[in-house]
Amino acid sequence: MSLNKYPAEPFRIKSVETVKMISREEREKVIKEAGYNTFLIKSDDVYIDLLTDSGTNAMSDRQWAGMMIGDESYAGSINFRHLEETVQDIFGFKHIVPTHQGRGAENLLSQIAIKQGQYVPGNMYFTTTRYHQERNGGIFVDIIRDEAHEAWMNIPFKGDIDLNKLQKLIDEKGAENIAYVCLAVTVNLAGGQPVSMKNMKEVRELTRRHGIRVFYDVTRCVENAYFIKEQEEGYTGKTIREIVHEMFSYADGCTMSGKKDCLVNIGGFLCMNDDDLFAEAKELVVAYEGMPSYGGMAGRDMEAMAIGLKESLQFEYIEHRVKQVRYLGDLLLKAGIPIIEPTGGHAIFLDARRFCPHLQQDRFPAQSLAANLYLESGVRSMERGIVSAGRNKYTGDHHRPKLETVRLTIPRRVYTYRHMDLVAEAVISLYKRRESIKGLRFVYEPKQLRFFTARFEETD
Ligand code: PLI
Repeated sequence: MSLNKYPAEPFRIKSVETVKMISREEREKVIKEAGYNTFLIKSDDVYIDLLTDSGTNAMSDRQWAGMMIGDESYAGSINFRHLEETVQDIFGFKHIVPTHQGRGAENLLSQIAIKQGQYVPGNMYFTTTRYHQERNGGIFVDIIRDEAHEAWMNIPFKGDIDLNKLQKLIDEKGAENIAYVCLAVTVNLAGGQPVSMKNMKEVRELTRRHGIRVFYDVTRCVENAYFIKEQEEGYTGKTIREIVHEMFSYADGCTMSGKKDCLVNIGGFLCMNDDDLFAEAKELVVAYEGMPSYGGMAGRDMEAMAIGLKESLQFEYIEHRVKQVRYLGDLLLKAGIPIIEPTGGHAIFLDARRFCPHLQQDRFPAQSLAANLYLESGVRSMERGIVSAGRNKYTGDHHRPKLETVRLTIPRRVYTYRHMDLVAEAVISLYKRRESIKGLRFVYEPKQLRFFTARFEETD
């Protein structure tokens, strides 16, 4: 085994938070009361919390120090200027509009860049992203390569856009009917799969020929850059910073949820090069978020974000991050557990179709698997399948994604390898009694983004 197959934590721990495990009887009560929805469990009833990597990051001592120099002026905060310079320098975009989190940026972009009835092609959907696109009259079209929908297929850069699908859409609908291409790096719901630099370049060339804009969802861009450095020819010798900078040179702008790769607990932003679009975004941000110099964040949050973004580019940090996730994936694969392969940047995705082959998708196998994992071990995970996908806005039927998964999402700088061992043991033990996992049915189904607050009961 090479020395850095699973590198040790590149930090030492200065402040700790106690976790505790409640009894199985208590967990049984908790999951029933939560309507079999892990989003509705109280955090102090959770032992290891792998619900999400969003806003769950541990900040560094330097970020906490930065919080103390928060400038909470209503306008013109010094911390915004620090954040703005940092983002301009690293990402290379001309303008930045701060927002309270990623979906705030998605809301603004969708309002200013989509006209009623226009298509928004993207490399697989994300829940809030598609919600805002559709809410503003857009029609989402999935143009990710086919392989991304196959959990078992272990090939690099499964997040790539299929250029033939994009070309076909342009030919059929006309370039003027495409609002922009939305390219996510990495692709969350495909398993945290990266996009290659080659693909980004090709998407740029194709869209330039047709005068179509490209906006990236850069929520996990540093993780994407690590995969490029590790696996794409010609990038081994480049720094993560250089790779990120090159990635964004092929885009017109981006949305960012700072709660992931900016290593903070709250915040986001929207970037663009176009001056007119920036003027529109600035007019809207005051209505939805706040002044263009804070956009829903406190000064201290912006300072922590500027520092966090720089820290995330350090090779030791991102190498450990990606490899800790891979460690958990390797443990599960060794035990024969079906997961999305290859392991992505932020999470392990259990393949509920192969884990619970006795359950039809309409019985919400991944939702039930997540509930049962909590019951088994106190480990909280999240459904990423038919429940998350919601219903077709026009037909009212369920979207039925091929990937029916449970996401074990690893917060950044929070858990150790030993925690990963415990999670693997819990999943393996549940796998042994997998036939006992029952299906579910809705007892409450919200109209929008239903997975957050839906309630279920078990079926026979
Ligand atoms: O949670 P927000 O509003 O800061 O960001 C929305 C968002 C946008 N794009 C992508 C790829 C995301 O993963 C994302 C949020 N993700 C969450 C909350 C998650 O648990 O994955």
